[in-house]
Amino acid sequence: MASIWLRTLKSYGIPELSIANLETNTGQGDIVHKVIIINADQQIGNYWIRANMSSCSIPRGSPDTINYNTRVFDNMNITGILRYEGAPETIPTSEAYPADLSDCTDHDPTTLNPVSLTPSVPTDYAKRLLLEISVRANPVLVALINNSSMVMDFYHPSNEKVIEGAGFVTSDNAYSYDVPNQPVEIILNNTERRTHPFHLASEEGSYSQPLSSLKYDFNNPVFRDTLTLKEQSLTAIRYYADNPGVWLIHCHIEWHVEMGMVAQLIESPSEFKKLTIPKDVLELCNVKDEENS
Ligand SMILES: [Cu+2]
Repeated sequence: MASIWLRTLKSYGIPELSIANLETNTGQGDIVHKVIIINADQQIGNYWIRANMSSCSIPRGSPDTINYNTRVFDNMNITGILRYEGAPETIPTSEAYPADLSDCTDHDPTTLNPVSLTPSVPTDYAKRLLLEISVRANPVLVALINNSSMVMDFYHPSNEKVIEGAGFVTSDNAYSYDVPNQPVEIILNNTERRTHPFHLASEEGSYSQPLSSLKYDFNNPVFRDTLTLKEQSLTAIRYYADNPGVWLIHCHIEWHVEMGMVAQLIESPSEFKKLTIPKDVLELCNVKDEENS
């Protein structure tokens, strides 16, 4: 079994790791964009490269789901051949490295601690938001953040609302904070019995490990752009509000987005209001109006 080295993006300052398997959850670009180096130190020959999908995310036990009786489980062992130079063109016989694929999780986040962070981890916050994640089954299945399912308003985009000073409605799931360049903390309370890979657009977050009692790690916290929220757990995220605008925080499973598991963060609106909407963006609004007329 050749060892695999995971070299992370240098700007994150995370050292190389030696791994045998790499687990990624949906949308975890920070992992899949990393460079994987394979130490070709084995005998010249042919070796399987394997990719498996965890069965945890595919409910098929109920006729109510589109995956009912799916055959996808029958062929989840996706393979390629790593052929050393000089090896014969034969099918490999290498065995799979044991891997536990029973739960929806990702690579142990505690191994992704950066060596150093610039700026350093905020030890306090100027604004804290609490976001409680849940689902409601009746009358239809929807996902909720603080009891509200996000519904996108395509005809009055949030950027426009902020610049015009227009208000938001409950289903916008909009949370505003006006503390430019100061630290913000978000507590994600996943009340669900499922995991959700949560992503914060625009900001490079300093994520602590999910801890039931919210014990903070200020020395060297996990640094991710998409973090798996464990089932029924609390997770604290801290970052500096240095990017005025409207940004989404959401589950990275696309149909959970469709179910409404999204909030909008209105960052530093006092700064953002000073911006002018570019002409080509405004022209898109005219196209919309012509279509409606
Ligand atoms: Cu989700």
